[in-house]
Amino acid sequence: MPAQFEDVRLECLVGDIARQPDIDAVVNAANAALQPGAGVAGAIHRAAGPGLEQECRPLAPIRPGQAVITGAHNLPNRFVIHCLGPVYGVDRPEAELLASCYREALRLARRHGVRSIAFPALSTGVFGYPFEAAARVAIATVSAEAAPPLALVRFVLFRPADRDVYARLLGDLPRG
Ligand code: AR6
Repeated sequence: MPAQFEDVRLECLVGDIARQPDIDAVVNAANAALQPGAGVAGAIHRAAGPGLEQECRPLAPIRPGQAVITGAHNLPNRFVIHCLGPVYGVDRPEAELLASCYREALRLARRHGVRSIAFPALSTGVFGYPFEAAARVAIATVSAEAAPPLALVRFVLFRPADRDVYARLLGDLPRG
């Protein structure tokens, strides 16, 4: 379900964030230490190989709401943008910190001339953020901030039910 907003296409699909070969930059749902973990971080580090962990080491630790950019190593992309989402109920205010992740990721993307970026649903796994509330923050922030030369924002969701939430919310956006 694509939505066109200010010349940037927003789309959502079911998939693995580590298998998006047509995308310039993939976003990692990182931990503060920028080390391999479970979920998205595990998939990205496994696919990227140990060079990613090495490149990450001097950039850590990062704060909730912060993003940093690295190369993609063995991933089929140009960059990985690592975001530390808020732990729900712990890092407050959650919505502002989550919005900051998306905003900071897009800022780094713009600075590096990225034309396409793929986001997982930051904070909605191990970090416990209720899915639809997190999706609303993600879509509102990306709709407000994404601008050319970025041409495509892809939300990569793990389960069909999660994709359906995004599809419904993207369908409600005003068309640009
Ligand atoms: N591709 C796309 N989405 C995925 C994938 C994948 N390969 N794997 C899981 N998801 P999480 P967080 C979905 O836990 O909540 C890690 O251990 C998943 O269903 O990866 O920000 C880190 O090291 C969920 O909807 O990220 C951190 O310590 C969403 O991606 C911590 O977990 C995010 O799940 C980060 O927690």
